[in-house]
Amino acid sequence: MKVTLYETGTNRSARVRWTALECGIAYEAIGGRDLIGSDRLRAVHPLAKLPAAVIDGQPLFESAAICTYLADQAPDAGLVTRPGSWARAQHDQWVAFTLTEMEAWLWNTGVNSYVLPPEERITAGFEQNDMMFRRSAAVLNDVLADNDYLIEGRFTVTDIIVGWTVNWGRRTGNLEGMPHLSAYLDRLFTRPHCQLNPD
Ligand SMILES: N[C@@H](CCC(=O)N[C@@H](CS)C(=O)NCC(=O)O)C(=O)O
Repeated sequence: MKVTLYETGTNRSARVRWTALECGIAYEAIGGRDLIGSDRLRAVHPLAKLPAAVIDGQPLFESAAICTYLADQAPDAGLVTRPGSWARAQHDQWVAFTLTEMEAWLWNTGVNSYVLPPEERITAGFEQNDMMFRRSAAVLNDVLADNDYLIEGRFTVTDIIVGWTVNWGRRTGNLEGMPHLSAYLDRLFTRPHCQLNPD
């Protein structure tokens, strides 16, 4: 398998880099923040966003899709169970929950803080975004009270995808009162290949 990853730094690119490292999959990295919005990246990702991948000549975008595909290609790494299994359904559940019920709220604040030009920003929803993020994060906090990881009690690609968002919550001051999420992040940070931003 020939893998090229368009990735840079600790943004969502970190998910795909971390997954490739955990899987032992060799890849060519194309980086640099000036990739975002460029024609070169648009040839791979229609919105010219990071991360994106070209795998055996075919473009793939959306960090969770890239991570799950890479994990599927490296069964010996044991990072994801087979499609159709209950554990895979749980993976899909937590990925969808994370991206729609948690990350989307933080992203709305992000888009209106540093992505859109100032004249297009709407800042009225920031407090509500934090509230909605925390409401969903509390669900994960409860689950992780009795589980070290989300799937089958062991580290999987699900934790890479979800952990990135939980870490964004930490960095925006949204994990207060959720000790099990903080402990979860501490566990993820101990992994040698962890690519989460520790600051
Ligand atoms: N849902 C996408 C989000 C991709 C995304 O928004 N990436 C950011 C960097 S983390 C980006 O390229 N932002 C530039 C922009 O939105 O214009 C994914 O998970 O891959």
